[in-house]
Amino acid sequence: MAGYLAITGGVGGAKLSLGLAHVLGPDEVVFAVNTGDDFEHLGLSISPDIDTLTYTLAGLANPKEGWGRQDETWSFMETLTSLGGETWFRLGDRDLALHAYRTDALGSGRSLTEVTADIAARLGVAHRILPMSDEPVRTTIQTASGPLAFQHYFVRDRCAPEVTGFEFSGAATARLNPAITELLPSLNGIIICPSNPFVSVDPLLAIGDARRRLSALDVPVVAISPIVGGAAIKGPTAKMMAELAIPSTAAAVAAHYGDLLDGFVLDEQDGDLHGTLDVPTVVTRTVMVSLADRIALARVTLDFLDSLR
Ligand code: FO1
Repeated sequence: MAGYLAITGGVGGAKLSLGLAHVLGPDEVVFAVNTGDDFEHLGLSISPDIDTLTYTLAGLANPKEGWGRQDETWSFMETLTSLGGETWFRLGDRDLALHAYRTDALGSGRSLTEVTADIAARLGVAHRILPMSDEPVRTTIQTASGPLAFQHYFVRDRCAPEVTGFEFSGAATARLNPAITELLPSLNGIIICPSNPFVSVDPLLAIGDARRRLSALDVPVVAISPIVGGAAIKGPTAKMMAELAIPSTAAAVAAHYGDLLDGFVLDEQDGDLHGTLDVPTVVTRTVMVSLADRIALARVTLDFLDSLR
């Protein structure tokens, strides 16, 4: 029975998730993770946002990149390069073993939820990491020069193409993970982590009636702005907003989530927005450099949620 559900994707979401995991026990917070970034690559089933969160909560994440593992070796990539294989998506040797294990498990009919829980347990993660769906939902980036699979846009093409829109193929028929749905009635609040709203949060909200289900709950939903002072801390959020003719401001992120939100956490740099948005706000330091920053932001967010109940 969980008190809180955190919706997360990418590196920014994993940072706050680590703070939440330090403040709340495994029976108090559960993580719903974006799978829109998932793809098949070199015959492997790769789930980057699940792995970024798992490694982060396990204390195994590469601290510089936020994704992949620390203490990696690169024999696989070096050999793949010598064979002329695709090396734009970098897979360390330890990370590769996880992808091979997951691919084999999925191939034998186990669900992504089950395999994710198995891997998390083996890596010593006590908290529940739930894929947003066990059915495939894949983010396609629509660009001025045609559609791109997410990882082709994000990694291979380094977020350079001009974004004109997004498509979450499979979202209409996919089911929100039943393990998430069954938690909803027992929740005290929902946290939308400071992830990219378009490609790390919207895929979950696009699944079937997920947005309606979350809105219908009489528990507060609070998002932390991924935009600080008109820029994203990491990743293409601000660039996407500019290309979509949306102001790259924290206010525009709050407007993007619309009536789903009961509260919005602003960084101190955007303190001037406090009290000017349609949604209640709190102002704090949202830029997370240290573990203490992650924990402090988690506490502010939880206090804010409790004040909205
Ligand atoms: N992101 C990159 O920018 N370059 C990479 O080579 C790369 C490899 C990679 C391998 C495993 C993994 O779990 C994540 C990886 N990522 C890489 C991040 C990935 O693209 C995620 O989708 C982003 O973090 C956005 O969520």
